[in-house]
Amino acid sequence: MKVLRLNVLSALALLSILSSSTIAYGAVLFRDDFEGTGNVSGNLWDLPQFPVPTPGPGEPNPTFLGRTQLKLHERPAIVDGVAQLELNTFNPRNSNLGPGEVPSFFGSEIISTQTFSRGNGLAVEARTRINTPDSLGISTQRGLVAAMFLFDSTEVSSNQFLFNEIDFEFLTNDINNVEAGEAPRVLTNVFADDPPGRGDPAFINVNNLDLTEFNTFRIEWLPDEVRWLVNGNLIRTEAAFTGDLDVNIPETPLNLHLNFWAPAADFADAFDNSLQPAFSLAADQSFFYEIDFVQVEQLQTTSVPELGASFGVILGVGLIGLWKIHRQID
Ligand SMILES: [Ca+2]
Ligand SMILES: [Ca+2]
Ligand SMILES: [Ca+2]
Repeated sequence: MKVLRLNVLSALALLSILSSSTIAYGAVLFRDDFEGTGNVSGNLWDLPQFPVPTPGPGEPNPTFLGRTQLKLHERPAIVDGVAQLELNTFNPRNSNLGPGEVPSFFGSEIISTQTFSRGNGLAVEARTRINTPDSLGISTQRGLVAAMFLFDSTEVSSNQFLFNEIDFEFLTNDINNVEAGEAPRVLTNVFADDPPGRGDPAFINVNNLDLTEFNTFRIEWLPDEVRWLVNGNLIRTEAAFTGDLDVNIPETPLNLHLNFWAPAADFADAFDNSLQPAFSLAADQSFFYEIDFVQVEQLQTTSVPELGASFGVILGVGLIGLWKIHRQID
Protein backbone atom coordinates (compact mmCIF):
# COMPACT_ATOMS: atom_id res chain seq x y z
CA MET A 1 0.00 0.00 0.00
CA LYS A 2 2.88 2.36 0.77
CA VAL A 3 4.13 2.08 -2.80
CA LEU A 4 0.66 2.73 -4.14
CA ARG A 5 0.21 5.83 -1.96
CA LEU A 6 3.57 7.24 -3.10
CA ASN A 7 2.68 6.67 -6.72
CA VAL A 8 -0.73 8.21 -6.34
CA LEU A 9 0.77 11.22 -4.56
CA SER A 10 3.45 11.70 -7.19
CA ALA A 11 0.89 11.33 -9.96
CA LEU A 12 -1.29 13.94 -8.28
CA ALA A 13 1.71 16.23 -7.81
CA LEU A 14 2.56 15.82 -11.48
CA LEU A 15 -1.02 16.61 -12.45
CA SER A 16 -1.09 19.67 -10.22
CA ILE A 17 2.15 21.01 -11.73
CA LEU A 18 0.80 20.53 -15.22
CA SER A 19 -2.61 22.00 -14.44
CA SER A 20 -1.21 25.09 -12.71
CA SER A 21 0.13 26.50 -15.97
CA THR A 22 -1.63 29.80 -16.53
CA ILE A 23 -2.30 31.42 -19.84
CA ALA A 24 -3.50 34.94 -20.41
CA TYR A 25 -5.34 35.71 -23.59
CA GLY A 26 -7.05 38.80 -24.78
CA ALA A 27 -10.40 39.07 -26.46
CA VAL A 28 -10.48 42.41 -28.27
CA LEU A 29 -13.49 44.35 -26.96
CA PHE A 30 -12.80 47.55 -28.84
CA ARG A 31 -10.45 48.77 -31.54
CA ASP A 32 -10.23 51.91 -33.64
CA ASP A 33 -7.52 52.23 -36.30
CA PHE A 34 -8.86 55.63 -37.41
CA GLU A 35 -9.00 54.56 -41.04
CA GLY A 36 -10.83 56.45 -43.77
CA THR A 37 -11.49 60.15 -43.93
CA GLY A 38 -13.52 62.71 -42.07
CA ASN A 39 -13.75 62.73 -38.29
CA VAL A 40 -13.62 60.18 -35.49
CA SER A 41 -16.74 58.04 -35.24
CA GLY A 42 -19.68 59.27 -33.20
CA ASN A 43 -20.65 55.64 -32.60
CA LEU A 44 -17.35 54.88 -30.91
CA TRP A 45 -16.48 58.23 -29.32
CA ASP A 46 -18.30 60.87 -27.32
CA LEU A 47 -17.10 64.43 -26.94
CA PRO A 48 -17.02 66.10 -23.50
CA GLN A 49 -20.43 67.34 -22.43
CA PHE A 50 -20.96 70.62 -20.66
CA PRO A 51 -22.66 69.99 -17.31
CA VAL A 52 -26.40 70.63 -16.99
CA PRO A 53 -27.31 72.77 -15.13
CA THR A 54 -24.48 75.18 -15.97
CA PRO A 55 -21.96 75.17 -13.11
CA GLY A 56 -21.95 78.26 -10.90
CA PRO A 57 -18.81 80.04 -9.65
CA GLY A 58 -16.46 77.54 -7.99
CA GLU A 59 -18.46 74.54 -9.17
CA PRO A 60 -16.64 71.91 -11.22
CA ASN A 61 -16.76 72.04 -15.00
CA PRO A 62 -15.15 68.83 -16.29
CA THR A 63 -14.91 70.32 -19.79
CA PHE A 64 -12.39 72.93 -18.58
CA LEU A 65 -8.92 71.59 -17.73
CA GLY A 66 -6.17 73.88 -16.49
CA ARG A 67 -6.35 76.82 -18.92
CA THR A 68 -8.22 74.87 -21.60
CA GLN A 69 -11.84 74.71 -22.68
CA LEU A 70 -12.32 71.33 -24.37
CA LYS A 71 -14.12 71.46 -27.72
CA LEU A 72 -17.75 70.38 -27.22
CA HIS A 73 -18.83 70.13 -30.86
CA GLU A 74 -15.75 69.57 -33.08
CA ARG A 75 -14.77 65.96 -33.63
CA PRO A 76 -11.04 65.34 -34.19
CA ALA A 77 -10.11 64.84 -37.84
CA ILE A 78 -8.74 61.59 -39.24
CA VAL A 79 -5.73 62.22 -41.48
CA ASP A 80 -3.66 59.41 -43.03
CA GLY A 81 -4.96 56.77 -40.60
CA VAL A 82 -4.38 58.91 -37.54
CA ALA A 83 -6.81 60.76 -35.26
CA GLN A 84 -5.57 64.29 -34.71
CA LEU A 85 -6.49 65.70 -31.32
CA GLU A 86 -5.90 69.42 -31.80
CA LEU A 87 -5.18 72.20 -29.36
CA ASN A 88 -5.63 75.77 -30.58
CA THR A 89 -4.24 78.74 -28.74
CA PHE A 90 -7.34 80.64 -29.89
CA ASN A 91 -10.65 79.83 -28.25
CA PRO A 92 -13.29 81.79 -30.23
CA ARG A 93 -14.59 83.16 -26.91
CA ASN A 94 -11.25 84.98 -26.42
CA SER A 95 -12.27 87.71 -28.90
CA ASN A 96 -15.40 88.53 -26.90
CA LEU A 97 -14.77 87.78 -23.23
CA GLY A 98 -17.53 88.43 -20.71
CA PRO A 99 -16.91 90.20 -17.39
CA GLY A 100 -14.54 88.16 -15.23
CA GLU A 101 -13.97 85.62 -18.02
CA VAL A 102 -10.33 84.73 -18.67
CA PRO A 103 -8.82 83.84 -22.05
CA SER A 104 -8.40 80.12 -22.64
CA PHE A 105 -7.05 77.52 -25.02
CA PHE A 106 -9.31 75.31 -27.12
CA GLY A 107 -8.37 71.65 -26.61
CA SER A 108 -9.66 68.19 -27.49
CA GLU A 109 -10.92 65.07 -25.78
CA ILE A 110 -12.56 61.88 -27.02
CA ILE A 111 -14.34 59.47 -24.65
CA SER A 112 -15.26 55.89 -25.54
CA THR A 113 -19.01 55.40 -25.78
CA GLN A 114 -18.32 51.92 -24.43
CA THR A 115 -17.71 51.46 -20.68
CA PHE A 116 -15.26 48.75 -19.67
CA SER A 117 -15.44 46.50 -16.62
CA ARG A 118 -12.19 45.12 -15.29
CA GLY A 119 -13.33 41.54 -14.72
CA ASN A 120 -10.26 39.30 -14.51
CA GLY A 121 -8.23 41.93 -16.32
CA LEU A 122 -8.41 44.60 -18.97
CA ALA A 123 -5.68 46.00 -21.21
CA VAL A 124 -5.74 49.31 -23.07
CA GLU A 125 -3.15 49.97 -25.73
CA ALA A 126 -2.59 52.97 -28.01
CA ARG A 127 0.08 54.04 -30.49
CA THR A 128 0.54 57.77 -30.23
CA ARG A 129 2.87 60.69 -30.82
CA ILE A 130 3.03 64.37 -30.02
CA ASN A 131 3.26 66.67 -33.04
CA THR A 132 3.85 70.11 -31.58
CA PRO A 133 6.66 72.03 -33.27
CA ASP A 134 7.01 75.49 -31.79
CA SER A 135 6.35 78.65 -33.80
CA LEU A 136 9.93 78.60 -35.13
CA GLY A 137 9.60 74.93 -36.14
CA ILE A 138 12.91 74.06 -34.49
CA SER A 139 11.82 72.67 -31.14
CA THR A 140 8.79 71.33 -29.31
CA GLN A 141 6.28 73.76 -27.83
CA ARG A 142 6.40 73.54 -24.04
CA GLY A 143 3.39 73.60 -21.75
CA LEU A 144 1.10 70.93 -23.28
CA VAL A 145 -0.26 67.68 -21.84
CA ALA A 146 -1.42 64.69 -23.92
CA ALA A 147 -3.08 61.85 -22.04
CA MET A 148 -4.57 58.40 -22.39
CA PHE A 149 -6.58 57.25 -19.41
CA LEU A 150 -9.40 55.14 -18.02
CA PHE A 151 -11.78 57.24 -15.96
CA ASP A 152 -15.01 57.46 -14.03
CA SER A 153 -16.14 59.86 -11.33
CA THR A 154 -18.85 59.41 -8.73
CA GLU A 155 -20.64 62.32 -7.07
CA VAL A 156 -20.71 61.29 -3.40
CA SER A 157 -22.44 64.48 -2.23
CA SER A 158 -23.26 67.83 -3.81
CA ASN A 159 -20.23 68.74 -5.97
CA GLN A 160 -18.01 66.28 -4.07
CA PHE A 161 -16.53 63.73 -6.44
CA LEU A 162 -14.41 60.62 -6.09
CA PHE A 163 -12.27 59.57 -9.06
CA ASN A 164 -11.39 56.14 -10.34
CA GLU A 165 -8.71 56.59 -12.95
CA ILE A 166 -5.57 55.08 -14.52
CA ASP A 167 -3.37 57.49 -16.53
CA PHE A 168 -0.54 57.91 -18.93
CA GLU A 169 0.31 61.61 -19.34
CA PHE A 170 2.87 62.96 -21.78
CA LEU A 171 4.25 66.43 -21.03
CA THR A 172 5.76 68.42 -23.88
CA ASN A 173 8.03 70.03 -21.24
CA ASP A 174 9.70 66.62 -20.90
CA ILE A 175 10.47 66.46 -24.62
CA ASN A 176 12.60 69.57 -24.11
CA ASN A 177 14.22 67.93 -21.08
CA VAL A 178 15.73 65.44 -23.50
CA GLU A 179 17.38 68.26 -25.49
CA ALA A 180 18.87 69.40 -22.19
CA GLY A 181 20.44 65.97 -21.68
CA GLU A 182 17.94 64.78 -19.09
CA ALA A 183 16.14 61.42 -19.16
CA PRO A 184 12.92 61.14 -21.14
CA ARG A 185 9.99 60.41 -18.84
CA VAL A 186 6.26 59.82 -18.72
CA LEU A 187 3.82 60.62 -15.93
CA THR A 188 1.70 57.75 -14.61
CA ASN A 189 -1.13 58.09 -12.13
CA VAL A 190 -3.90 56.06 -10.54
CA PHE A 191 -6.94 56.95 -8.43
CA ALA A 192 -9.15 54.50 -6.53
CA ASP A 193 -12.08 56.31 -4.91
CA ASP A 194 -9.85 59.34 -4.44
CA PRO A 195 -10.76 63.03 -4.52
CA PRO A 196 -9.81 64.99 -7.66
CA GLY A 197 -6.30 66.35 -7.57
CA ARG A 198 -3.19 64.46 -6.75
CA GLY A 199 -3.99 60.74 -7.03
CA ASP A 200 -0.94 58.48 -6.73
CA PRO A 201 1.39 59.92 -9.38
CA ALA A 202 4.84 58.77 -10.48
CA PHE A 203 7.14 60.11 -13.17
CA ILE A 204 8.99 57.19 -14.75
CA ASN A 205 12.17 57.64 -16.76
CA VAL A 206 12.11 55.70 -20.03
CA ASN A 207 15.47 55.50 -21.78
CA ASN A 208 15.54 56.59 -25.42
CA LEU A 209 11.83 57.42 -25.49
CA ASP A 210 11.02 60.05 -28.13
CA LEU A 211 7.45 61.25 -27.64
CA THR A 212 7.51 63.01 -31.03
CA GLU A 213 7.71 59.58 -32.69
CA PHE A 214 5.02 56.89 -32.47
CA ASN A 215 5.27 54.70 -29.37
CA THR A 216 2.92 52.06 -27.95
CA PHE A 217 1.56 52.66 -24.47
CA ARG A 218 -0.32 49.98 -22.58
CA ILE A 219 -2.20 49.88 -19.29
CA GLU A 220 -3.01 46.49 -17.74
CA TRP A 221 -5.73 46.74 -15.11
CA LEU A 222 -5.85 43.53 -13.09
CA PRO A 223 -7.68 42.57 -9.87
CA ASP A 224 -4.57 42.92 -7.70
CA GLU A 225 -2.28 45.17 -9.74
CA VAL A 226 -2.08 47.89 -12.35
CA ARG A 227 0.78 47.80 -14.85
CA TRP A 228 2.07 50.48 -17.25
CA LEU A 229 4.09 49.41 -20.31
CA VAL A 230 5.95 51.45 -22.93
CA ASN A 231 6.79 49.66 -26.19
CA GLY A 232 6.30 46.33 -24.41
CA ASN A 233 8.51 47.18 -21.43
CA LEU A 234 6.99 47.25 -17.94
CA ILE A 235 7.74 50.63 -16.33
CA ARG A 236 5.49 50.71 -13.24
CA THR A 237 3.54 48.25 -11.13
CA GLU A 238 0.94 49.38 -8.59
CA ALA A 239 0.41 46.42 -6.27
CA ALA A 240 0.59 45.39 -2.62
CA PHE A 241 3.30 42.80 -3.33
CA THR A 242 5.80 45.55 -4.17
CA GLY A 243 5.58 46.80 -0.59
CA ASP A 244 3.53 49.83 -1.64
CA LEU A 245 1.63 51.24 1.35
CA ASP A 246 -0.83 53.22 -0.80
CA VAL A 247 -2.19 50.72 -3.31
CA ASN A 248 -4.82 52.11 -5.68
CA ILE A 249 -6.67 49.70 -7.95
CA PRO A 250 -9.99 50.91 -9.36
CA GLU A 251 -12.98 48.61 -9.01
CA THR A 252 -15.71 50.44 -10.94
CA PRO A 253 -16.28 50.27 -14.73
CA LEU A 254 -14.33 52.97 -16.58
CA ASN A 255 -14.41 54.76 -19.93
CA LEU A 256 -11.37 55.28 -22.13
CA HIS A 257 -10.33 58.91 -22.67
CA LEU A 258 -7.71 60.59 -24.85
CA ASN A 259 -7.14 64.31 -24.46
CA PHE A 260 -4.84 67.23 -25.21
CA TRP A 261 -4.76 70.42 -23.15
CA ALA A 262 -2.67 73.20 -21.62
CA PRO A 263 -2.41 73.17 -17.84
CA ALA A 264 -2.37 76.13 -15.48
CA ALA A 265 0.58 77.09 -13.25
CA ASP A 266 -0.65 74.80 -10.44
CA PHE A 267 0.55 71.82 -12.55
CA ALA A 268 4.12 73.10 -12.32
CA ASP A 269 5.83 70.16 -14.07
CA ALA A 270 3.63 70.61 -17.13
CA PHE A 271 3.00 74.37 -17.23
CA ASP A 272 5.01 76.78 -19.34
CA ASN A 273 4.58 80.52 -19.40
CA SER A 274 5.75 80.74 -23.03
CA LEU A 275 2.43 79.21 -24.08
CA GLN A 276 -0.34 81.82 -23.92
CA PRO A 277 -3.86 82.02 -25.37
CA ALA A 278 -4.33 83.97 -28.62
CA PHE A 279 -6.94 86.72 -28.98
CA SER A 280 -7.60 86.38 -32.70
CA LEU A 281 -7.90 83.62 -35.27
CA ALA A 282 -5.01 85.24 -37.16
CA ALA A 283 -2.77 84.67 -34.14
CA ASP A 284 -3.92 81.08 -33.57
CA GLN A 285 -1.33 78.34 -33.21
CA SER A 286 -2.34 74.71 -33.59
CA PHE A 287 -0.74 71.63 -32.02
CA PHE A 288 -1.55 67.92 -32.38
CA TYR A 289 -1.67 64.72 -30.33
CA GLU A 290 -1.89 61.94 -32.91
CA ILE A 291 -3.42 58.50 -32.30
CA ASP A 292 -2.65 55.73 -34.81
CA PHE A 293 -4.81 53.12 -33.08
CA VAL A 294 -6.33 52.31 -29.74
CA GLN A 295 -7.60 48.97 -28.53
CA VAL A 296 -9.11 47.44 -25.41
CA GLU A 297 -8.75 43.75 -24.59
CA GLN A 298 -10.42 41.63 -21.94
CA LEU A 299 -7.67 39.59 -20.31
CA GLN A 300 -8.50 36.11 -19.09
CA THR A 301 -6.03 34.50 -16.75
CA THR A 302 -7.09 30.90 -16.44
CA SER A 303 -5.54 27.78 -14.93
CA VAL A 304 -5.56 25.07 -17.58
CA PRO A 305 -3.60 21.86 -18.19
CA GLU A 306 -1.14 22.07 -21.04
CA LEU A 307 -2.68 19.48 -23.31
CA GLY A 308 0.49 18.90 -25.32
CA ALA A 309 1.87 15.55 -26.52
CA SER A 310 4.24 15.32 -23.54
CA PHE A 311 1.34 15.70 -21.12
CA GLY A 312 -0.50 12.87 -22.83
CA VAL A 313 2.57 10.58 -22.70
CA ILE A 314 3.23 11.38 -19.00
CA LEU A 315 -0.42 10.88 -18.10
CA GLY A 316 -0.49 7.57 -20.03
CA VAL A 317 2.68 6.26 -18.34
CA GLY A 318 1.31 7.32 -14.94
CA LEU A 319 -2.01 5.53 -15.54
CA ILE A 320 -0.25 2.35 -16.73
CA GLY A 321 1.93 2.48 -13.58
CA LEU A 322 -1.13 2.84 -11.35
CA TRP A 323 -2.86 -0.02 -13.17
CA LYS A 324 0.23 -2.29 -12.68
CA ILE A 325 0.38 -1.43 -8.95
CA HIS A 326 -3.31 -2.05 -8.66
CA ARG A 327 -2.87 -5.51 -10.23
CA GLN A 328 0.02 -6.33 -7.89
CA ILE A 329 -2.08 -5.46 -4.85
CA ASP A 330 -4.98 -7.55 -6.18
CA1 LIG B 1 -6.70 55.86 -2.92
CA1 LIG C 1 0.83 53.43 -4.86
CA1 LIG D 1 -4.22 54.01 -37.88
